[in-house]
Amino acid sequence: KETENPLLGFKTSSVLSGSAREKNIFIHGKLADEEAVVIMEKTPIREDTLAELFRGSTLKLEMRNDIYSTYRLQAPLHLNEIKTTVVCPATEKHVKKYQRQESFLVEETGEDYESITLPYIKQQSFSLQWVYNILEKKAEADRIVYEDPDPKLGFVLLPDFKWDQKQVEDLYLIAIAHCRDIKSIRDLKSDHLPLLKNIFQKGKEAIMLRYNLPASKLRVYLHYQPSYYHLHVHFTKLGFEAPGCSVERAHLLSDVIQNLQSDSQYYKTRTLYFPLRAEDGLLSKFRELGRL
Ligand code: M7G
Repeated sequence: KETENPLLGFKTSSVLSGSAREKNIFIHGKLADEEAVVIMEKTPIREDTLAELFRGSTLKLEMRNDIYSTYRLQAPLHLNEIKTTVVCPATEKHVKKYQRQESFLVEETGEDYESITLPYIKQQSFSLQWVYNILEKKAEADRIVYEDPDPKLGFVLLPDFKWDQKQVEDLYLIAIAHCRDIKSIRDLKSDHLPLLKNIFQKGKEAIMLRYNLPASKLRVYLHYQPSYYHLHVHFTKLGFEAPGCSVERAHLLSDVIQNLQSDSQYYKTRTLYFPLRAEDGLLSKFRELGRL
């Protein structure tokens, strides 16, 4: 889908973060009069395009030394794309989300959740409009990989917007539950086991059918804390270091299921550990209460 270029009027205020190794950059700026965050990322070189890259490119020799030579390769335009995400209007919270910041590990008891975290997230979390748009087919409907429409057990499986779907090496899908009353794993009880098992089973089957990837190649997990407080499950390819798949944030769905099977109150009562970034308002709450 060709569209007009919304970045023509973009005015950069600052670079929030970026990585030479990951070949991405997160930029804060203004689009017209609105705050915006732009994320740009060079995409992986695909094996199925190699022949075209070799044949269709121009090469400039940089240096030659003995058996070694380096070149700058000018690839055909369509193989030289930059994946770009625009968030506009962006809130202060979006700007902070993409800013490079130091992290601190927080210890949250069941009581801390009720008295500190829950009041905070009720006041201060990202809008779920994009989630409801997906569930109601108002956005991304053509991207849905699988849907179980059941209001209690059902979910929508679709590509995460971090994945360009060009290669399965970095496969990343999310399953979004139809039911709207589960904010995070903290709300999960054994009553939710049929929902979780349904997402796990049907999600794996759909990925096998569409992408030919067996369950043994998948990392299926939930985040705590998530950014968006509506139950969703991440499906990423094993071996791909997806952002946010670290031990301090990811909870394997199979462990979550087992824990609820042995104790319905597991996620209500357990102490959970997670990283918060220096400028996260929730971190200040834990600090104020002397919990850090
Ligand atoms: P999370 O654990 O709540 O937050 O996961 P995180 O972003 O800190 O990991 C939400 C997931 O939904 C992330 O993997 C996002 O990349 C993805 N996501 C966020 N938005 C706003 C969209 C969207 O509009 N469309 C799609 N397809 N995925 C999104």
